[in-house]
Amino acid sequence: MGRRSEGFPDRFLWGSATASYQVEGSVNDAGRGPSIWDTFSHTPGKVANHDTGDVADDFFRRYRDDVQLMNGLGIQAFRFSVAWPRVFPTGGGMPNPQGLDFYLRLVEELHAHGIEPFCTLYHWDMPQALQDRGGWESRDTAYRLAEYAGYVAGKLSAVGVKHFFTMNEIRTFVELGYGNGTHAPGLKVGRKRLAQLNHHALLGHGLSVQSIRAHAVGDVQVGVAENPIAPVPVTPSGDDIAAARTAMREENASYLTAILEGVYTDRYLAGLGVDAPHFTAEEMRIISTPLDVLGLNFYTSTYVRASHSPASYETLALPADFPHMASSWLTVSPECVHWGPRLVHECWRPKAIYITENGCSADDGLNANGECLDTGRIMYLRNCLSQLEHALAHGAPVQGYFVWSLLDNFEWADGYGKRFGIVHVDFKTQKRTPKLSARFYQKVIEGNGKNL
Ligand code: PNW
Repeated sequence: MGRRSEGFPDRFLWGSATASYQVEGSVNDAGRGPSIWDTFSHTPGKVANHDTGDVADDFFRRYRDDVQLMNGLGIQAFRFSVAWPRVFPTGGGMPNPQGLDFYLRLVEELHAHGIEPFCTLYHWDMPQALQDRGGWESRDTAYRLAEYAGYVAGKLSAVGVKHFFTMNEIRTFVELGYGNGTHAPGLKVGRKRLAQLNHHALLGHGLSVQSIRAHAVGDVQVGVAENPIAPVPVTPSGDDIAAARTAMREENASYLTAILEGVYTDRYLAGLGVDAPHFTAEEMRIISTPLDVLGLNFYTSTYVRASHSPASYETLALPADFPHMASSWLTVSPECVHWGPRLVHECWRPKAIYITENGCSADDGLNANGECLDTGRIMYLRNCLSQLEHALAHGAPVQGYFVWSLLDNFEWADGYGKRFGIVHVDFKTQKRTPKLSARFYQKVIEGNGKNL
């Protein structure tokens, strides 16, 4: 008997996600301090078209309308991030009450519409003052993050926020921020320093989990939102599936594997040799503090097969004509949402998983009737959600899904040139126009995914 999908569980949560610097704007308002993304985006040549997050979606001022928009689409949960430099303008010291107040008002508005808030503490907008002291290259930054995370979680849990993610995509800010320099702070530090600052970031995560629990009021669920490489077994043979499982651990060795197992794999350490990070057993214990939930962001897959090499798996190069969406890195490989959560479940048995991001860029414009008919995105989302059903059928405890993103927004180094929203934003007028994919998502939510 083949396994048959039971579809989405009754209490499955359907959400949308954003991040502070990508949507808020108002970068000089209410006492906010500068972040590394203000510095980076104002440095000529770093971001496409000289775009900055100075205004973005003006969400800081328009959040009420946007919550109403979500409500109209039937969206049940909203993942947002807190801008660290709004709450601690220089990274530490005295909190800025006006900064926190914005998030208190946002949460109140979400609750008034029955939308469940999911809070990410660090989605890359580090206070510039901390970067000036070394950023993640300084071990002290891990402790500053934990203080900030504990403070915010204490305040937001007191008004009913129950889900907290310490960080978003450690892999991305480490590898793009300090490895190839395409994201803030725009450094290329070399592999020894990279491995060490990666370790500091993990430590910041672990310390923050503990600090959030220590300060939270009532029961809260704490986790991390990470983007593991999702290795798809290129054929469904037992050997290729076993290879994909090995690849899941090894390809994510300094991120999810370290967090969920409390070790760096032998292969990771051997590969770095003398460049391996300095770490202690106590630090690994902190890094692997047990989590209540795991957030997983998936956009793409890799394809692997078993091999007789010592690695035991081989990652296949993609042919030049492999299809992709508007961002060249965003290959159309919806299997990531099947094999990603499934292999994570098989490797580490997390208690609960949320897909904290999934979505795609598309060249979205408005037609003569003022509509955005983004059939490419609908194709992408429908296929991903169908693949997610397979993960559920194989027992992965996925409790919710957040589409990236609610709104077109500041897409980091691509500026406003790449649109990921299910709602179109005219950046000149700030006019919001739900795309056809928003209508698609609304209907999927109404049918709890049984109508895909
Ligand atoms: C994620 N890459 O970032 C982030 O969590 C979001 O803030 C972002 O808007 C979204 O995915 C879409 O890009 C990534 O180049 C940015 O491989 C770039 C890459 C991966 C993830």
